[in-house]
Amino acid sequence: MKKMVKKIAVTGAGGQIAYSLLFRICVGEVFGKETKISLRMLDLPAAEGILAGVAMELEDCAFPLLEEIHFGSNPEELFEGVDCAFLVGAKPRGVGMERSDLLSENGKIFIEMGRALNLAASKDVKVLVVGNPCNTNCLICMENAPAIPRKNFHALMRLDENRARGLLAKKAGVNPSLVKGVVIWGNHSTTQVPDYTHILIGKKSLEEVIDAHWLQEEFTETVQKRGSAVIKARGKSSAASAASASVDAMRALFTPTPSGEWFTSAVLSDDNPYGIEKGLIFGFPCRSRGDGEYEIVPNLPWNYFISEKIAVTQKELLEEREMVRQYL
Ligand code: NAX
Repeated sequence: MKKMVKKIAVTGAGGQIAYSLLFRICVGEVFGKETKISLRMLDLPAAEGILAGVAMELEDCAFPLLEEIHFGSNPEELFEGVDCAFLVGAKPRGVGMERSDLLSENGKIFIEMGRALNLAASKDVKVLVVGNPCNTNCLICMENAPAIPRKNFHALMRLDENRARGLLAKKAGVNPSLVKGVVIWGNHSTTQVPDYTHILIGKKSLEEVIDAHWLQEEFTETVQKRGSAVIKARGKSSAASAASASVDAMRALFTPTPSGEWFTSAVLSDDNPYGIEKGLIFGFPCRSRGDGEYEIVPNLPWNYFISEKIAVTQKELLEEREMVRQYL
């Protein structure tokens, strides 16, 4: 039987997240062991030497699924016919840079990515924006790619979900696979809302296993600030965990979500069942039939603590949208 080939693009391919992500993709962790891969690696012209080195290492792994590797700095060329795009490339926040400066600098990158995807990619392409500030970058990208369905754009909030799951598993002394029902609402920033109110550990509710005071006070803040804690400890931002979450996030769209479960993705808020304003890329509980599409899971009630925090994260996303209005 002839194996299917998927064209997969990764931007920022010379950077630290990509250095984990590319190898996980090529071993077959996103589309499984029956799907061959045509890999497209994009970075800035100055990084082409690094890309050449990464390509050599990928060849040296002799991955059976990796059919071909293309790399370079021209997004239109590299996005030709792509089925799936991981948009990791972005500028890091420099010293003295305000959030608005970062939004403006990276916003320009995502205009270019959106336009190139619009012209060159498969009209069914699934896009995962990782580069920060990822929700608003994703919005810019989507608005600059009118030929691609708006539902095909996601921003990475799976890392926040995985961080929450890992933390709770450690606290409860159980395997992370037993922690179900985590959702992170809103923005991938310190205003994100890690919602512990629907979580089950095994068959028990979370509050039967973990003290409620710890959940409200420590859990929320630890998840919100985990990115900075990693930077402080490692001297560099999260990379392998971000790559792992990117694999999980894309694979979730192509795997049927088990009954009664969901995964977090930041997606377009139009028509959401929670009354969040339209036109935002917002973290929601989602489920998929495994065909690349998703729906937002409705009817998860919010208590007062959660709804207050959701108002704050929504406000931040509305402010970010105002700051980049000229790019939309
Ligand atoms: P690195 O600085 O290691 O790599 C970024 C790469 O992007 C560099 O090779 C750079 O040359 C390239 N690049 C810059 N502009 C580009 C453009 N216009 N086209 C193509 N490539 C371009 O950063 P890394 O640690 O890999 O992080 C990448 C992005 O992920 C950052 O914006 C970071 O903030 C973000 N993250 C997002 C996370 C999430 O959960 N959403 C978590 C991890 C990470 O913080």
